[in-house]
Amino acid sequence: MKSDTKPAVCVVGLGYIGLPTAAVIARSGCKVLGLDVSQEVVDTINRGEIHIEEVDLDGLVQGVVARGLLSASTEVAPADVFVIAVPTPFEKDGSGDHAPDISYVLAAGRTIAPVLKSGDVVILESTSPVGTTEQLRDLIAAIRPDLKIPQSDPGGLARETPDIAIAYCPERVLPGRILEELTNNDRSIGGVTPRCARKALAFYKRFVRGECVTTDARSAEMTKLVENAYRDVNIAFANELSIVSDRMGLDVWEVIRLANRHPRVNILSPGPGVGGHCIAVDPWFIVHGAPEETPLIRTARGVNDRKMHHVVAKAEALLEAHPEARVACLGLAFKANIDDFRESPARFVASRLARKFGARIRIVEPYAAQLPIEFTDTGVTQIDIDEALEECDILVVLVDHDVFRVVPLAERADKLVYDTRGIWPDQPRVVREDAARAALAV
Ligand code: SAJ
Repeated sequence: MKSDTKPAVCVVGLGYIGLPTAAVIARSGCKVLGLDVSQEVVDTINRGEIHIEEVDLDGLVQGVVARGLLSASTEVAPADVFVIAVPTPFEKDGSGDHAPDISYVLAAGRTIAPVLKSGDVVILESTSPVGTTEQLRDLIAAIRPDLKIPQSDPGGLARETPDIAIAYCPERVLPGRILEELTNNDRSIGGVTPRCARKALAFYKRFVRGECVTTDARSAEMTKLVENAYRDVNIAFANELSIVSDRMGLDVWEVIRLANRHPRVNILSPGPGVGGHCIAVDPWFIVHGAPEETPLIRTARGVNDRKMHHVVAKAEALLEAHPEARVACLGLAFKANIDDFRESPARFVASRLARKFGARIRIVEPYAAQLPIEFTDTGVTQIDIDEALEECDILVVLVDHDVFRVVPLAERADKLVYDTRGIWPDQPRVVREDAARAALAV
């Protein structure tokens, strides 16, 4: 790859991270081939359309495909830079110890290895347990003995300049703000060797405006896991406070608001649990790597998972205490203002209530065209927020969508509200206490 010419790039995996990444790289003028195992995904992108929802992504993909900068395929082709953005789920062995499954990363390595040539840069972006980038390196070395592969041990095998560079560079973008954060966030770039890090750095500088900081691959892998574990532990603290406050008859939002006036205290927001594909998953990669040394991270996961069940129990008690009341659950998404329903605690709570109370329950979710499959045959109906305010007596707030947040007090003052997100601090206090009393009665 000559520094004066734009590298040809191959992005492996066209999901929530891979597709926006491919599009942003293409926008910088590089020719990008996106690789995916799904023919349907490939066809969609080649039509200039997208298969996922993300703010402004449709227009960007349409533009770069139309300009011939982005195309998709199921077949690999030679490139100068390879970016791997495939999933790293848990192993499905049923042992329940949340072992990370890096088979998709290794499969991506097997796919690209045959087309690698001297001068190429291979970058892993998938959230990965510590040591994965070195495993990827070893796999490529085994498949391509003809290439000089970078070694982390400087006194080891390859003192000569390696043929290829291998690095780890995690994404840290927030769903709903992916395009903006892909460009503006700082990046940690971990090379298998310092030279590898420098090669990857030169690539990211083409489209990242945030600061790019180089390190070694293992530190960069751990950094990504630590960021999400940090957030999980802090949300667990807030969720534990909310349960304690229920028990003591206190308004947790009031307590947090007051505590956060301290200049060095910043407590996060309680909610119905932690959803999404990152924060509830990544901490386990650390726990799995060091089970004896991670009691805090493991406990935080448990606290956040138990919060979902606490919310279900409290809502059930509320509904049983008011058998005639019509109930609206507000929100199914895993967080505010997005249409992503995977691993959503709101969806979990609403579906449990739907199964138990059937036609008494209505769902308001402006981001869903229809209800997810588990609501079929429950008798539950989907209505909009105006209908909920007209028809329902109890509102269970599960997601802090802006459209819910802006409902004025006058339109909900007579409702019994269980607000798991604290969006209506002015809701009459008596309603909150009623909910808490009902829960304590179980
Ligand atoms: N949540 C709370 N209370 C809070 C904050 C969040 O209950 O105070 C809940 C949300 O409702 C949601 C879950 O936590 O259910 C996760 O939401 P989030 O907005 O904290 O994070 P994600 O999963 O959308 O994205 C995270 C981000 N990581 C951090 O903020 C440290 C993002 O930057 C990462 O790129 C992403 O994980 C990822 O891909 O790893």
